[in-house]
Amino acid sequence: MAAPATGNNARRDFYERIGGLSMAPLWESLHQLVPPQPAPKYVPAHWDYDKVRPFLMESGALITAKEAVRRVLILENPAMTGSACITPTLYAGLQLILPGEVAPSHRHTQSALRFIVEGEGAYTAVDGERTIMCEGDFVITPTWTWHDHGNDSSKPMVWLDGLDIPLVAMFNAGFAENGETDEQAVTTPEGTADAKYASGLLPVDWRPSRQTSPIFNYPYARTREALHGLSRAGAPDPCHGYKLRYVNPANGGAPIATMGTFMQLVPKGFATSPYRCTDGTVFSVVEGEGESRIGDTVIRWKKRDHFVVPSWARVEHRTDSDAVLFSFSDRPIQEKLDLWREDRGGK
Ligand code: GTQ
Repeated sequence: MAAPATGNNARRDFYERIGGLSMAPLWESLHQLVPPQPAPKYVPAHWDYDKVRPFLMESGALITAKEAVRRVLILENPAMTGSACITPTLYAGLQLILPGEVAPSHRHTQSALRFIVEGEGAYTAVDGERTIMCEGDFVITPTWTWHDHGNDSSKPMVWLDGLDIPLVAMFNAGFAENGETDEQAVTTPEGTADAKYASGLLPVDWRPSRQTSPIFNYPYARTREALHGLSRAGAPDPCHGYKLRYVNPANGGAPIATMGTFMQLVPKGFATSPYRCTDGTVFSVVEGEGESRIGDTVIRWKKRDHFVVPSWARVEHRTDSDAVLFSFSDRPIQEKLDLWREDRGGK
């Protein structure tokens, strides 16, 4: 048998000829396609609220919430310009609603979470029930639920929007429609979902019909109490401090099928041990200040700042005061697919 033609020219010529048939040689890209460990093409990034807020308020003078439908400044990963992605699977943005405004009713297959950053008294309505939102509250508008937002308070309200937009785009499974009226009809008294599902009890004959949580507001007052109770009960986890995950009481899973949400208390002066995991994670600082080393990048953060940690980047947090961090990621999907991994640095 003749020896293979190994010259670069021969190979390039071959690649060109098979390219004409929409084929390509695997051996030129195998290592990138099946990397020995995650090699994310996106980067750590930080949004300082002192720098962001003036632009948010300026956007309030440029366009109304009604005209914009959603008046949001997208937090885009600097390595993914033009993609509207903060990680390859997640979207994040800061939404502003001014007093008296309404963000009109619509629904879409993308699921959304709201994490309240500034203000209180605005509402989100989900499938006929309203909830009034306060700083630190975590509110969900699951896939295909009608939602509108309004601000009947006297102050601007800002929240973090987290959506699975890139993931749904990857599946080409996006559908959306607008409501007939800006504000959907309120059909259920405020507090009903809480009464039925949020007290460690469930209506006796109720069976869940979907994966998403029947609770749609997880108020900060309760979350904070849980974290502080936990901190009195024992030593912090070396990698996380005191960390809890939000839960759907009907099945023990994440409140939103596609996005995991977490809250952690890192006590004053605590330095977490190096940690990495495969879910790229978006953080919103609820209380306190400190710094995080993410790979070789150091980010100094304080209340209302946002930052993103890429997949498999090593993270160490260090705090100057008691700090509370909200975060979200695609961890529930990775777990469902048996993909999720963590590395606790041997600790
Ligand atoms: O509130 O429905 O930031 O549909 C992006 C897309 C918010 C929303 C965003 C959306 C929404």
